Amino acid sequence: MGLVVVLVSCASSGNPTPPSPGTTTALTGPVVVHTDVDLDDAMAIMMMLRADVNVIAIAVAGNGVARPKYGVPNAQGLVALAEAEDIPISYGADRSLLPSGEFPKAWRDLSTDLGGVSIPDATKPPDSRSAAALISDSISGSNEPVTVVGLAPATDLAIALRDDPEIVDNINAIFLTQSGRVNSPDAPKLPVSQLINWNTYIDALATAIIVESGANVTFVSSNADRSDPIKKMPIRELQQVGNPYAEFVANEATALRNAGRAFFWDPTTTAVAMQPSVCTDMVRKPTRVVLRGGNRFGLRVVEPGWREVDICLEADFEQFQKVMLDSLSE
Ligand SMILES: [Ca+2]
Repeated sequence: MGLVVVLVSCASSGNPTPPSPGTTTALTGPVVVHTDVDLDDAMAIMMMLRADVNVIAIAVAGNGVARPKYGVPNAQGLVALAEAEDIPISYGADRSLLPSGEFPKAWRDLSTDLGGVSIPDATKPPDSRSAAALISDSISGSNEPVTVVGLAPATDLAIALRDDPEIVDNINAIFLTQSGRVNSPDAPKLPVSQLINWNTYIDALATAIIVESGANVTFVSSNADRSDPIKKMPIRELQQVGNPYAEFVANEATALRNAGRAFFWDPTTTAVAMQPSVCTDMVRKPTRVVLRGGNRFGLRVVEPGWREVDICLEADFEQFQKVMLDSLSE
């Protein structure tokens, strides 16, 4: 159902021509990106910017993988590399609505310099608004419904929806990365549709607010972190494209692999948003987020009577690779 809604909304929002086979993206309307500027976020953002997705704002989480001091400058360097410096970028809240901990130190350290991959210096100052205000203003000020691609703990998006609930009427869809199992030894063993995911674990109340907002929400809980996925990242093909954008993404993928972090959750979420057919197993489930209760904290429970969300359980990696390569070959 969610996919149908997305496609109908795109078709009715001033761009009546459906994407032809081979077109990089079905994501034709305005997009707000919420990111914690980890290495895989950087890859995802570069895909969108080079595929000419209409990114109207980049809100940088302050409680995600990148520490606040580094996330915004790195995002500014990314847009400079992609020649998209006019996109406003702002600082997010550095505290979750329901604090529970933080990402592993090694991940945060690696993101400080994007794994040692060089990017240009910022060419513009950051936007002076908070990330939540930037999200809210970008959505309410848009002439077309906005799609939100959320690649981080969702605090800023939740603040925007909490403080300005009517913006939901101008949201086309919200895609949220919900891959990446929190490896707590006493966490219950559950199917991927209900796992305790890092982004929700860091701020479970934020995810709950978004689910309850009534927006058209898709969780991407894909298989991008299972079965040696880095082999599915087309590093060699990216190196052969021969432009600085594909080279950047190849270098980020290599840095992730060298750090032993063989996953690419956020590029998968982004590819699903850009081309829904990348998701080959989408289910729709009434979903509640557990906000208290020891080892079940942050768990997404399928429970009748709660808001329904779409959950992508499997991505097709051949299609993923095609979206990534097509994006970065332009
Ligand atoms: Ca991320």
